[in-house]
Amino acid sequence: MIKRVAVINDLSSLGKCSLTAAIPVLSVMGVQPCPVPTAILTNQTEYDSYYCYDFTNKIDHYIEQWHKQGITFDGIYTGYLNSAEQVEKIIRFCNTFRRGNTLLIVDPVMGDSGKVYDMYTPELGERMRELVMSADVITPNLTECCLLTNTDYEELVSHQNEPDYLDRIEKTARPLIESGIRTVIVTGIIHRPPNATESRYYNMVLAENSCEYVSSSIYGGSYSGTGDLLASVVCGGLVKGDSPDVCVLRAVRFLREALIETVEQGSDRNHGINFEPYLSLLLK
Ligand code: PXL
Repeated sequence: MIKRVAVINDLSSLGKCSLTAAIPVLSVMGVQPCPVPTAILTNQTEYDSYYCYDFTNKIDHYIEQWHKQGITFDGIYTGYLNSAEQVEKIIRFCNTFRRGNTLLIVDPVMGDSGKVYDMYTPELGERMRELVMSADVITPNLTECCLLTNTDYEELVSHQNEPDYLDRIEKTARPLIESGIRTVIVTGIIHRPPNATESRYYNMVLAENSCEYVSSSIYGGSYSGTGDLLASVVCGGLVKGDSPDVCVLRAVRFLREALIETVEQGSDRNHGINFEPYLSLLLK
């Protein structure tokens, strides 16, 4: 049977993030994405302007219709949630559809590079923490990891090039594991290892008895949708039974190829990554 995932994320027409990243990635990986739009936007919110139509009051229809029809999911994968009230509805969605074998993957989208996104409020942060605590796997970037653990981001990154930086991040993220999340994948860590001349990106894959890293060169800095593509590749692999470290390695290899071309073309980072020609790398 084909694996089926409820993908709870926004539909931004420009920016190649959220659903426009998740749907093609899951499809090419042989997994059926069932989108639950959290908002419909002309473009993602990092552009100078955008129009956003909130979908909070439509979520109950998805719960009711799908529940009535007995629909089940192998995975529930959440991303950009537009308000504290909406996070509560998504928690209800999860409570309705989660069975023993349903994997809950939460990408706690709240900010990047030490800044929160426009939709962020402390109330949304509180509700997001509640959702995160019930997840099997979460994929925060370093900014979101700090928000989830009440850590001072600026203070943490002031140690960026010290030899124990990755250990500091592990100590920051470990309480999330201790509170019951099986795997925490912290993305977008920038660190220059001892004796190296250049900084690299690190993704930390943390579990109860392990802490592994998948690192890559930095190609052109941060592009819209990078975290969404990574989380989507991880989601596709996990529901098919791959281990988290294998999933992250696959995602990093895919992003590497796509980023090299994107940087060469010099396109605006708000437009996202030219990943489409590289989707074949994710075929079984
Ligand atoms: O990629 C994260 C993301 C998702 N959805 C929307 C966004 C962003 C980041 O800016 O604006 C609407």
